[in-house]
Amino acid sequence: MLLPTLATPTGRAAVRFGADALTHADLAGSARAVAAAVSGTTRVAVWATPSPHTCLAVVGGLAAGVAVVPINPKIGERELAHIVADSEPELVLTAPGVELPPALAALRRVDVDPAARLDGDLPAEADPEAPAFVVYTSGTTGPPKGVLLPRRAIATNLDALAAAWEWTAEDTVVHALPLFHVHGLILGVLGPLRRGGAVRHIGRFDSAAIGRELADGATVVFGVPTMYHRLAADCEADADLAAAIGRARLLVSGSAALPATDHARITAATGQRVVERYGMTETLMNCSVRAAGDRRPGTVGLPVDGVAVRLVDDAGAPFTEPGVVGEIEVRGPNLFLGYLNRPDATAEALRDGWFRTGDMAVLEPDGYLRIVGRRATDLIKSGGYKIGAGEIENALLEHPGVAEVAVTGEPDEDLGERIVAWVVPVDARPALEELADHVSRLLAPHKRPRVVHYLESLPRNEMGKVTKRALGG
Ligand code: MLC
Ligand code: AMP
Repeated sequence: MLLPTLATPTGRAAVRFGADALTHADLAGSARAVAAAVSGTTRVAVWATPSPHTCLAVVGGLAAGVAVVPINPKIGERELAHIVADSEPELVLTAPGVELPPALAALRRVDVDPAARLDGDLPAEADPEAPAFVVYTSGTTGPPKGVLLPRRAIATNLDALAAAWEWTAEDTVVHALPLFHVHGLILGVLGPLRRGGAVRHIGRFDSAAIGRELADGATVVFGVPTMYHRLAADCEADADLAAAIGRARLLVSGSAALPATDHARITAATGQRVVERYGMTETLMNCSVRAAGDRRPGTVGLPVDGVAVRLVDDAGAPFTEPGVVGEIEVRGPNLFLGYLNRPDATAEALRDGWFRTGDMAVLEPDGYLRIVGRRATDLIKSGGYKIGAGEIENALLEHPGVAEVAVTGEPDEDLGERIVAWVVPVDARPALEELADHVSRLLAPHKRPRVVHYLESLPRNEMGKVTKRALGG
């Protein structure tokens, strides 16, 4: 069963958002009500604000055995239109009172009422191979692809993480991650619920709020490197905060590389050594440093239970020699079912049952994996979000002031990478703010360019292809 807590709920805390708290028993009663409301459908959208309503919508959907499509509540119109057309949700679950954008407002709407509870039998547990989620993730070109995640991948991966992190019902996870991606939703909400433990979501990232929750019983922190970068600075400036962070059982970082300097700053200020894990939407978590293991900065540890990880050379041949760079391939019960409506992309991503991650790494002599880069220069990781250069270029080309454009990522201390737009203007130079608003409105605010450079022409090779390396990208 994916969420055993629904069948045998306790009166213990399950989820908390500010003053709004639900026990496992509350959750089980509400999930039955949501499950009844969505019964008979196969795919539903969830307007994934950081709220108890989102948790209830997701848990109710999973209880009913339907696939959930979590939607970024800041999503722009172009990206939303694509997701709705591609995933064809039969209805949308939301908190009451929310004004939905037109593409979702056109669907049947179910308002989640946390006070509405049902007793009685749960719906029959869905097949482990049934899709639990369609999570949208960017590629190098074109619009984002819908990743079909089966229930089996979630259950096995959360159990593997529990083993790696000694994660139990006694743990309370605190975080501020968005609830429309794997990190915040699957690890950060379903993880605690599957364990019978608790999650406290603090809304938006704030070091002091993390410190307060740790002082008040939370035990584990989840975050992306940008959050740990900010936490490091705040701990250096505030000894009480550093002491509170120092009391955590575990600080876990993922979704992008945590620079060695930030590891060192956090350890110096708090005495904590951050545990890094490595995952992907398509594979969930592949590797992690163990809670009881050697927390070596710059590494993502060993494969988690049940997951096979290998490096291959440019010809696709696996090798085990330490110190040699290869592409990471992954196999196991953690893998997705495929991309929705994209058999071509699914076939391209798999080689003899192994998922080709596009991430480059070396093995250390004891098998620890050290990630050193990414195969595609057209993928940007900013704030832990994966963003395709192509989708931003397409959006910017729709701006009347842009004749030609290339998008790159450049190093950024806070965000890891920041999005840079290299623009050949039609005439007058469109201002950064205007281009940022344009991309935010069409795609999402986190995809907006942070820097713009104006050029008379883009550097191209003999084939006419833009040579991004000549731009520094
Ligand atoms: C600014 N804003 C704008 C805007 N300019 N909105 C519209 N138009 C504009 N032109 C708004 C933003 O929406 C935001 O609002 C606020 O201004 C600040 O914007 P920001 O500077 O972009 O946000 P910031 O606070 O700096 O975000 C940093 C962050 C965020 C770390 C909090 O990047 C984040 O939450 N990252 C998590 C990504 C994640 O979960 N990745 C996991 C993927 S799964 P507001 O209201 O929001 O503040 C995966 C697999 C794995 O990778 O291994 O885990
Ligand atoms: P996403 O497609 O949003 O799920 O992002 C997955 C990508 O995030 C991976 O392919 C990696 O490039 C990156 N990633 C996740 N965790 C780590 C980590 N600990 N270190 C380096 N990169 C990471």
